[in-house]
Amino acid sequence: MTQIGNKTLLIAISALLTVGIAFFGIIMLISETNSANKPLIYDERIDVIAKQFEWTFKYEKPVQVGDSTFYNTTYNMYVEVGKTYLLNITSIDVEHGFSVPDLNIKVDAIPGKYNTITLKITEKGRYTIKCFHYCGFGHETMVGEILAS
Ligand SMILES: [Cu+2]
Repeated sequence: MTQIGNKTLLIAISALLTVGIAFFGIIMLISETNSANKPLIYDERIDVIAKQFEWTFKYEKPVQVGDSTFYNTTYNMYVEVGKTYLLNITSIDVEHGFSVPDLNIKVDAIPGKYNTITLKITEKGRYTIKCFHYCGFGHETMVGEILAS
């Protein structure tokens, strides 16, 4: 092949690669934008509010615990197996961390901000909640449970 032929081939390959990478980038950008805008689908919402040194759960629909009905509970969160919940996690004082090790959940609870996840428990049981940010003297007492029935 001639010198000019090699050069043309090289330019053609470079142009093809550049267009290919740009195309791939655009596809990635579009798919990311779509997933960010996708609404979260859930059955009920629970606001998870952290403060030194307790967790409060505010339910969109009241929960029945024994003979009592609650809109809010502290330390323990009550959920139904198979339902999908939207958890809005925040703090009203310092930074905390909402973690449920057995469910692989670890979300920052930050004052003035809501971090959102969905939760669906498929097995009845009790799941320990812990704070994973050191939030002051008493941090280690900031525990609770998710009771799924
Ligand atoms: Cu804490």
